[in-house]
Amino acid sequence: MPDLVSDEVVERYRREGFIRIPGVLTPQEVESLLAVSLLRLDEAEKVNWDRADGRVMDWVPHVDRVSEELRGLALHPRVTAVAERLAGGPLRLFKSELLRKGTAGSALTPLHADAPAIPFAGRSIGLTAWAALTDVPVERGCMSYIPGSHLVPHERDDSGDQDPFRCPVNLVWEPRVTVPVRAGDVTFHHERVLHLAGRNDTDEVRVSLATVYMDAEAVYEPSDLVPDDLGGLLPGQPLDDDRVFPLIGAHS
Ligand code: AKG
Repeated sequence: MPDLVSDEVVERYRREGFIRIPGVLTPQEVESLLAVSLLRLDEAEKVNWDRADGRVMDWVPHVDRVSEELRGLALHPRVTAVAERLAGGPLRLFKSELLRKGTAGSALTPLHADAPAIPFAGRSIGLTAWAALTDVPVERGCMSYIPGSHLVPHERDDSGDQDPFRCPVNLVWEPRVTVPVRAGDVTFHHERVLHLAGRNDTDEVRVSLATVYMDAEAVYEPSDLVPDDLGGLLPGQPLDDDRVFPLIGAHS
């Protein structure tokens, strides 16, 4: 397998908290995974994320548990090898979601970091692989990131406002980097990096698979921001059931 990640890429990821790796999936892989995904998105039960200005996205939760093909993408050797190299330590699959941002009229994905909404605690090396199954130019709602925001505190003002989608006051004026992607590219972002995505203003849906990998030693830590759909785990319980949270990459 060709090495998709040089030392320089790893260093950039660690400094900025995100990276785009072009052409991780072949055109044939993209074609068949997109066909499977569109069928799933039509047929499966989905979660809708609606805000005042429209629908941000809908998605099939835990799609790796119901689709062999998409589990194959979540555990794809090229994707997991990159994830583990960027993280710098052993990882497990935490969850994989099949995302769709609808056509014109969708809302933007508000700025946030993932860590407060993912119910695990461990070394802060968790990351998301966001595999584009359609081209995502700026006008189809690609992601933007605040480089380096994973390395600094996220300061709240003292108004008591706990809105997780409000930009931390110390980062409001930091530059944001917008990253359009081609189908088959995969972006990786650190669990603490702040990111958002634009609206889809085109007449084609945006389809992607977002897979979260966690420190292999992570333990369950409930989050106030998301309902518990893991089924009765106790706080502090290791997430080490290999059938549900398999080790990935070199450690699988
Ligand atoms: C994530 O994967 O962490 C996201 O926030 C995805 C946002 C999007 O796909 O618009």
